[in-house]
Amino acid sequence: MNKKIILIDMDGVLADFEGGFLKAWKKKFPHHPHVPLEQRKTFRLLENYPGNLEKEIGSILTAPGFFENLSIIPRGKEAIAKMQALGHEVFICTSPISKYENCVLEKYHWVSKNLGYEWTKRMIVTKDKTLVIGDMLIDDRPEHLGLKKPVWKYVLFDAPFNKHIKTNLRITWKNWEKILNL
Ligand code: BVP
Ligand code: MG
Repeated sequence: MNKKIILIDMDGVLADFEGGFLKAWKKKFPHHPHVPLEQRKTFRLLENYPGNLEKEIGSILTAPGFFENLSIIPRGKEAIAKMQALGHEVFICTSPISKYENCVLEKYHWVSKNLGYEWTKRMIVTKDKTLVIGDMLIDDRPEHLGLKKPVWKYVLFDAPFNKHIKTNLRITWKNWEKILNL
């Protein structure tokens, strides 16, 4: 078989970043407007919320425990285990927020708790995924800008805010096996 290096995004693909944000937002700022996930038009929260709420958004993302306590996206763990079992090399490729203090350590804790400690050895933490070598990147971000032209094939993980992207490589954890044919 053709052994592939498969890069898997974390937020929005394995960890429910958007759901976690919305839950924390509604709890902390019940009097501010919120945008249900189905109505999200773009990837960046700031573009979906009124501009004057930047500080409030930041306060949710930097709060201790936010990244560590995100729920796991159903079937993701099983999917990456299956890819490994098929003989592929799977890595978790994730971008931290710039205020890294809680985020980076908590991402490792999240992976250890939700996927198992061994997966922490397969984490690639970078702001620029175009610098990472792999056969494919599975990610929910509509586009990836970075220093290089990516060497990986881009597999879009379906999300409300990336519906406008035209691709025949759009997956969920329900249909990935049929579409990727690994
Ligand atoms: O650390 C996460 C959340 C953060 O960007 C990273 C996305 O990582 P990948 O899934 O692409 O690896 N993030 C931050 C903001 C900032 C708001 Br202020 C946002 O709107 N969306 C978002 O995902
Ligand atoms: Mg993501």
